[in-house]
Amino acid sequence: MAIERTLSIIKPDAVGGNHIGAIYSRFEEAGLKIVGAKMLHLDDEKAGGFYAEHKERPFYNDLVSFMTSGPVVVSVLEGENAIAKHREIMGATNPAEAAEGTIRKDFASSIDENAVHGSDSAESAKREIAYFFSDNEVLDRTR
Ligand code: RTP
Ligand code: MG
Repeated sequence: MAIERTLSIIKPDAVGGNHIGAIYSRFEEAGLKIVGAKMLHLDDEKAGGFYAEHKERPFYNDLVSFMTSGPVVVSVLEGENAIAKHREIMGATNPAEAAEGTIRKDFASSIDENAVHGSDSAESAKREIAYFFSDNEVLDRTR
């Protein structure tokens, strides 16, 4: 299995609920290493650009206003099969449909305020990591 990197965002609802450490623990317990991390308060341009693929969707404006409503924690996670593993521990987009023991089941309140983001493919991961991190902000933790 290949070592992959993926982008995680702990969204404003989960940061506001003081769940950063609990969510980081889920990543580490799943064998994912945090190799880049920063806390940011996104503006409309940065959040809107990140979710540009959803620009024509009815929920886009609400999504951007939620993502700019408070600080987020943006991280790069590394590990075997990291992209799919991260999506699995996050759970379904709608927390009402998320499996027991997933991050969204335990920390999200609705489909609009659903605690975390994770890249959905290798292409998305590459683009999303570069959207928030320069090369020297993603660190080598292999030693
Ligand atoms: P994310 O991108 O945030 O990791 O979530 P996802 O892949 O599970 O879901 P995606 O389809 O990419 O949608 C991005 C975010 O938009 C909000 N959403 N609302 N009201 C709705 O029908 C609806 N659908 C999506 C969610 O907050 C979702 O995380
Ligand atoms: Mg998505």
